[in-house]
Amino acid sequence: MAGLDWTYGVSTLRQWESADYEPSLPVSEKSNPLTRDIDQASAYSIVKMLQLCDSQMFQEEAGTTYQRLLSDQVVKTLMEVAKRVEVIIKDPQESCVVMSGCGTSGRLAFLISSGFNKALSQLNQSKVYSYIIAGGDRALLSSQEAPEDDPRLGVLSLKKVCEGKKRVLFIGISCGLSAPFVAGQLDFCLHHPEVYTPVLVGFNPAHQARDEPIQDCTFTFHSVVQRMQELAKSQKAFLINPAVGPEAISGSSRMKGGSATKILLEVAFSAAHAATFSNTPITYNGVLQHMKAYERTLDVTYSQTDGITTLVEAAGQSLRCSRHVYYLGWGSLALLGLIDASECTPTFGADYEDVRGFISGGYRELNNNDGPLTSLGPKFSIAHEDFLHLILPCLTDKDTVLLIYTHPDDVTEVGNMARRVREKTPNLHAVYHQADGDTAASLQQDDIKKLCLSTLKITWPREALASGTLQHMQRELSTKLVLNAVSTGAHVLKGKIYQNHMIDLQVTNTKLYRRATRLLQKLSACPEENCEEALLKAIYRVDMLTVEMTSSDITTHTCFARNSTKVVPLALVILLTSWSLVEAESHLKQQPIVREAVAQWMW
Ligand code: F1P
Repeated sequence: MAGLDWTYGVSTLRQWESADYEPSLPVSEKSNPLTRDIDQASAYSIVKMLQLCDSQMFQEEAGTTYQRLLSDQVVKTLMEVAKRVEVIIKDPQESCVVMSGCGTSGRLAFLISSGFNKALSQLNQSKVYSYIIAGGDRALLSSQEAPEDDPRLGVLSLKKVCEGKKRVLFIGISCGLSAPFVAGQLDFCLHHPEVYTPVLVGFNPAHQARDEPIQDCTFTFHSVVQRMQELAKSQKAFLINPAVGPEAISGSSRMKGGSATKILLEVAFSAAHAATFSNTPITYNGVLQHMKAYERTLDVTYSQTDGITTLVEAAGQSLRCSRHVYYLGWGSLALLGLIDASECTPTFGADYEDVRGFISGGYRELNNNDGPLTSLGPKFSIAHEDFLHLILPCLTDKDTVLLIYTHPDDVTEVGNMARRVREKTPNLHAVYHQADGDTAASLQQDDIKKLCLSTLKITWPREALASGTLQHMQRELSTKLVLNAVSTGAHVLKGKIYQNHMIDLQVTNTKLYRRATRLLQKLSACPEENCEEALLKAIYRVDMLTVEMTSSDITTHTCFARNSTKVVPLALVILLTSWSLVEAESHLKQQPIVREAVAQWMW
């Protein structure tokens, strides 16, 4: 891959694989050596670091420690899963494929099921794909971290989706092999093998699956994985868990975890569709080549480093002066905008207004299970009309607006929108995809270009393998990479990250509570006990913890934490200074950039 020698040697790229690199942490929680200084980097360097991190997804397997995306076993398992999907597509009345996950994993389950159901409808076939997201449809657009801890809720939603079905391929997605919601569903499948075949998608080796007890359950994620490993030998269960390397921002599985989920499932489903509808047998080479087409997606996307850098700078500037970033998208590319925007709240402690997505056609285009969610509150207004009514009147040149579309499909509408936005602000940018050789002059496209401060054109080579559908899925991945870079880079520039850790994370479920405690230990060098005590003081906003507080379980703490802000920064200041809570709070008020507020004690 071009650019690999940028600043870093190959050894840094593979450093995370060494047995003594952060040995107590699973891959998905390790900090990436490539991004240790991302908090001090320029927009250009941030994009280059993200490129290197993403390139780790496709590194070849070295030794036996970690399976990788292109490993023999992964390709073979994908073939088997594809064969099961093929059987289901041929029997849509009695069977179905269900994908389920929490947060990003559930959002991708939605995106992928929508795309493949659409493909079936176009062939006049019945839909077979369903999605489940912890917290229900509202979690598609907002942060709902607590239901992730509830295995019973997982089982209930699975039973509901599968009512009346005789054969179910259940795909549980948990990037960190950690979500109790998914563990509960997999456990249920294991108890009902006559109907359910469980598949687990995640990005840690099996022995790193979370082994923490789950309330009122006899199993842990780890014990479920062990049972699945046993059944995998006779192909009664499947594990797809290659390592893709640590995330650029530690634990931010929306990035590589999400991208790899999309790649793996789309490869399996595409192979099944090709086998069913175009008599193309499911072969090892076919699956492998398809995966490699996604590797080229990374190259095509990151060949536009300068264009992405411009967007990161613009978005960073908007966030730095407390203004906003708006993604206005068309088709499924818009969905990636909605997803990226919704993730900024839990990942960066952002307000929902900081980065917002809008989709042409609103809920009609989204076509989610529960239909329009507008009544749930202002953050659920997602149509372009909503943008025009609610946002446009107050838009200033400090806000960044990003148009996301495909040429020539959407240009007429894009042109109209561009003109409306341009009347309010020149800070308008475009990201669009176009097929190579598609040079048909388009006056409208020229107009859009003139109206925009920058345009990022992503041109797709016409490959033999690249059918229309594959091209479309590659464009989606490419859009995901660009938007992840924009929102991550902008928040880094805003000072939300310390080294490569998000300090201001929300502590709204067990995984995040543990992550917060670990982070406090790392940054303060204090013992775990003191860190947890400081965390609780910050959650409950007290200087002295009561017995009731210290004896409550983590679920109680995380419920309470939903209404507290700046929990981890506050705990950190308390640990580093021994100040009272009020003093620490007032210090953070004076210096809202958390990295700067704590830096003086940490250098
Ligand atoms: C699920 C998830 C992430 C989200 C946050 C909390 O993780 O909701 O998508 O970004 O980190 O957890 P996983 O079960 O896929 O590991």
